[in-house]
Amino acid sequence: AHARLPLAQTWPAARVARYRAAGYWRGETLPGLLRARAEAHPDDLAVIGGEVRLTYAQLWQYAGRIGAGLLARGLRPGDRVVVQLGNTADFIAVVFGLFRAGLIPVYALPAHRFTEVSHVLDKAQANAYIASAQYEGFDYRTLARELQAARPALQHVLISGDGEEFTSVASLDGDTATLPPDPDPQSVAFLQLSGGSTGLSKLIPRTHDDYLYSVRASNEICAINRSTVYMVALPAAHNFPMSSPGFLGALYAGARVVLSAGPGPDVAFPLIAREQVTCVGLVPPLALLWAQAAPTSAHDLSSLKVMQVGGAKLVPEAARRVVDGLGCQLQQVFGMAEGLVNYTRLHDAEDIVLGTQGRPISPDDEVLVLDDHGHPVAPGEVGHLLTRGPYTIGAYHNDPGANARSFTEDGFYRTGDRVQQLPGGYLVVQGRAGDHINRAGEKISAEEIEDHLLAHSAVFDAAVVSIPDPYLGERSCAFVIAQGEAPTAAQLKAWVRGRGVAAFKVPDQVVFVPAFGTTAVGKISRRELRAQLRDHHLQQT
Ligand code: J2J
Repeated sequence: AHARLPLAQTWPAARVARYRAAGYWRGETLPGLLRARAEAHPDDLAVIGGEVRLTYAQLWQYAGRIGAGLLARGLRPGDRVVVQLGNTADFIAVVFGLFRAGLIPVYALPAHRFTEVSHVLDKAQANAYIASAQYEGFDYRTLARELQAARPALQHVLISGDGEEFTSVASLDGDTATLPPDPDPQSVAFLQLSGGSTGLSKLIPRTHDDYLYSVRASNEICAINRSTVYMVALPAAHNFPMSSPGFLGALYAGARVVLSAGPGPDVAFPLIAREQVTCVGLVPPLALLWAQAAPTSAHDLSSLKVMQVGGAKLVPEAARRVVDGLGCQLQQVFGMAEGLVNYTRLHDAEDIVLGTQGRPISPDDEVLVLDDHGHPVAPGEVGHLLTRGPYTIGAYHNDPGANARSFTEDGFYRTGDRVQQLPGGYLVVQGRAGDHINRAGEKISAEEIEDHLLAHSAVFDAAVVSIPDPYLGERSCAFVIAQGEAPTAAQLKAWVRGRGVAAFKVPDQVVFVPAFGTTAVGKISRRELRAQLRDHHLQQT
């Protein structure tokens, strides 16, 4: 077996010392936080998912059984485990089981398929995979079989639900005395996935200390307390519903987490009424859908106090419709799995809440807004956002190429976002410099999809761009130069889907062109080419 790359926190020693001295990093750990809540309020409800209701004591015990059961099956602390679970109570029990056993979750989205999951398994050097039996009409046991056949390093597969030939999560058991002591608070707790503008997802190593600082500070900003009922409506593996303030914020506060099996009003509204949900985070298209459905809904939504909206830009007119339709407090959230999270504050003036994406969590979040040459822009001008701080990583795991592109020498993360900074530090997102499509909060790398298209023998060249979309915010459009017998748009979409990628990555639109414009291709960058194609297309339509 080849040596596994160590997981390391990515802050230089001087900043580590500073963040500890400032009280941001307090030596808390994820297993430690759940233990403390289970001891303080054992009988309070912690998690509600479908028909499953777990108190803090029950969640703690179930997580212990899962963790000890995994160790009994031969996993070792430090092993990395790809987790692909739907929004069920098992999601939370499994990740805390992993934390208790010193195992490292690597979060895949339910939408991911063979291509993405196998990439993540390889990059993380994972030896285990835990998935739902079925979720949203897809059978992950089939995927598990394909992964096992293709990846000998994948030694352990566990299934939440009916495992068929695989071990089920519910059947795991072991002696909790075999669980290791709590981890070093500055060690890496899990690997989160990046949105990724070039190629496949990068792995983001987050530590107990840094992540829990962002969660604790988010709780304060979002007024999360023991009487909060937080709904996870987006996929639980997304950084937003996990930590901003997310289910971890709710558990940190000793509050209640309600997992919704789907993000639409049909599934979420009855749950809000039944469980008296007070807070939820959504992407803009869903927030608009909820705002449209709420006034005529038969369900009582009056318990809902705060709706967070983030993941993609909420334009002011849409923000106004959300406020009018739902009649609750709107909070804009502009965050990223790499770290930096901005919030509008609950008592901000209306023009700030409707017109900005908030300001950073921490006084020690350093924000730079730079022009194309790396010089600070004049105050209020649009520029590239770079950031570093007490919960923003300084490097991806196992990816020197991406690190050279994405981080400056002094440790600033190049977010790829173009922003304007207003007085008070409020940021207005003005688009992206990078080549990804933000499709309703799901990030799609243009390059990744171009590679799949180019693998088709009838595709001579392809360029994938984002097109403004009234509902999704952005949709993907593939410009294709065909060769030989021209395929149809439907055939190319089916081809991309057949490559084993998440459905949201299949181009929404395919436009066949004889050539890529008049500028000599090869002399301009792919980025300029994509921009030209997009602009030309938008002028014509
Ligand atoms: C415009 N663009 C936004 C916003 C994210 C909280 C909230 C969201 C995420 C997230 C997150 C945006 N307006 N309000 O991790 O903790 C775009 C930016 C950003 C990228 C990050 C969280 N909120 N974005 O969306 O890692 O382009 O995190 O750089 O998935 O989403 O994507 P992701």
